[in-house]
Amino acid sequence: MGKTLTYKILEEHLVSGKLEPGKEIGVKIDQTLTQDATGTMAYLQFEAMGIGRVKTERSVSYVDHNTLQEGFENADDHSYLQTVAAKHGVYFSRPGNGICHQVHLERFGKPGKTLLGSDSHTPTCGGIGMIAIGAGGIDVAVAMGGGAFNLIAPRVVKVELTGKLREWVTAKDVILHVLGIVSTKGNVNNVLEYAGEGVQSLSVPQRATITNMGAETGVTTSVFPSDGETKEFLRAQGRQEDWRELSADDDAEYDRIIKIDLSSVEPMVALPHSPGNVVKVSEVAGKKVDQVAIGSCTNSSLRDLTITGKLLRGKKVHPDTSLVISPGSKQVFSMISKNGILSDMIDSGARIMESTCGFCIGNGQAPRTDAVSVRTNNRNFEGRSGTRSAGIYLVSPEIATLCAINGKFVDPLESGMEYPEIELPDRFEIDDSMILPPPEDPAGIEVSRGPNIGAPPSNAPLAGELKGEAAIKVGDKITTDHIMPAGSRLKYRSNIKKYSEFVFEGVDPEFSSRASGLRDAGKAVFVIAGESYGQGSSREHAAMCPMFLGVKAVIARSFERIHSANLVNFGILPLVFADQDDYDKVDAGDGLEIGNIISSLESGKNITVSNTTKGKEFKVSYSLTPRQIDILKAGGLLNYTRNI
Ligand code: MIC
Ligand code: SF4
Repeated sequence: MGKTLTYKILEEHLVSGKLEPGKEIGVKIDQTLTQDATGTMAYLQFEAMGIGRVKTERSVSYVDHNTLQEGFENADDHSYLQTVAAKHGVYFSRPGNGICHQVHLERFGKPGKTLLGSDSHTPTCGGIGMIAIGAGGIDVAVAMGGGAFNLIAPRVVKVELTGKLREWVTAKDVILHVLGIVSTKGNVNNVLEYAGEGVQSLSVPQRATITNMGAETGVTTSVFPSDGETKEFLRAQGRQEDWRELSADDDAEYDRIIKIDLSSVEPMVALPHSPGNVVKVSEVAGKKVDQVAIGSCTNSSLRDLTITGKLLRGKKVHPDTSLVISPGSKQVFSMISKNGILSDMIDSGARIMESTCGFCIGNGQAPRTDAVSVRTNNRNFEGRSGTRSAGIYLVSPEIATLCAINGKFVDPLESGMEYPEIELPDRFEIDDSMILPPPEDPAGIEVSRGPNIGAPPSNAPLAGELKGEAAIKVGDKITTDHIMPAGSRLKYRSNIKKYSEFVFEGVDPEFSSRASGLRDAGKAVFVIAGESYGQGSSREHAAMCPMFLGVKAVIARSFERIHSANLVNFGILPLVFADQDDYDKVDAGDGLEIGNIISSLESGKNITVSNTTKGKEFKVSYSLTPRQIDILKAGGLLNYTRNI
């Protein structure tokens, strides 16, 4: 039987386990990436492991999430990241050089290699034929030290593309269309593998938009073959030698096949507050728009911004609408500044931002109360923009630009505007001066640690019994933005004690003080949750800060992959209601007790939880590998790594 592309690459990197869907495997990681918001903790944990120099082929530390430098905290982080990178053999991409995924695709990604990144949109490099996976910072730290990355061997879903996209229909619409089919839940441990004759009509940046936002479906990753287009892209980036042809075998067998005729895809929009909430743009035509934001790791390539600039040429932004544009990388920014596109944008009244995540993570550009904000990024969770009452609508750069010009949604096919012709250059402008390679000899490098850099919190080994309280009960689809807000709180990412004050801030502002009160009284803190708990970001702070507050177990109807792995990495039990109806029988404030935890985990049996307030018992199950059980027993991955 032929092989899928996913399994071909995994097989080349397999270091442990059996490559069969559902089985735990360990794979060698060739490249890693971190960004500033998750990076400080990743490198602090790397340092705590005492490894020395990184053992990967290439590790890169990016600064792109928080560059506003309001106060010293941010600058402390940057300076720690720069010096720790130099000390340990990591390349450092300076603030202003661009968003990690865009820059990695341009300058470092290599077909057939594995990439592990402490950011959930790491699969962007799947657009160039890599197996690129998002994980918690500590998993990336282990990989930098040469350790394998452990994952569940995925089921592979083929997305078979035929035909060609019509004018005004883009890669963003393809991934929104896919989200409309597979939704944002139920896809854990799947990979979306793109194939079919339609693939060749998509350029690498378009493919990267699709693999990037595949993260919103909850899959392990998404991947495209590496073909002539990939070769062309790498050649234009001056990296032709990095190319290698890769595709699935013709007779490869898949677990599921989704067929998409590109010529039938329509311009789409994801309505508030979930990326899976997709409808056709024509259904919202006429809706007034207050703000438009173009950029982010999903849609800020040279192709995307060239289209944007061409559409804006000679036009003005509507007086009731604000337009901000953030180029994805210095390469893109510099090129549009030289080919006139930037002037088109400025002349139209657009506000130009740095090449960073910015608005996407709610770091500035919070819209007005009740706003309709149209954005080209990948997440529209409630409150993520910084304005709780605002609704975020996710679209392509084309649709976003039409909204900015018209002050409302317009069906592009009815807009009367001509679709611009664009031609991408044969060669991108290559200037890696903002990427600092590590010195050969790191002797003499002092790692800079300002007062914002705190040690990672420690945890005790798992206790045999837990007695405590359900400190909070939340519903379905709780995202990591609900658990651990970013935006204006980002500057505390390196200061766990302070950041922990904001756990569940927008859901229940009293949670942090209640939980720490229980912790200080020697009680275990439990979180009760619905389906798909922990959607979204890879931020391990959504596990690390709850751990700091004394959370010992989350009992949910189901979990998302990266978050449940992060819980284990920080010694928190991810438990699932064996009978889903039992969710309704626990209330916040109920006393909960679990006995014989370790022996239950070791025997693989369901665990019994006693609700002492209601005088009832219920069962919980778990999906943990033997290695994860050992990590939990040790009190987390840091303790576990130190013990072995
Ligand atoms: C995001 O898009 O939510 C982030 C911010 O990039 C996160 C990482 C983080 O929280 O630092 C992600 O996607 O993993
Ligand atoms: Fe940055 Fe937004 Fe991309 Fe996350 S999704 S990496 S915040 S641009």
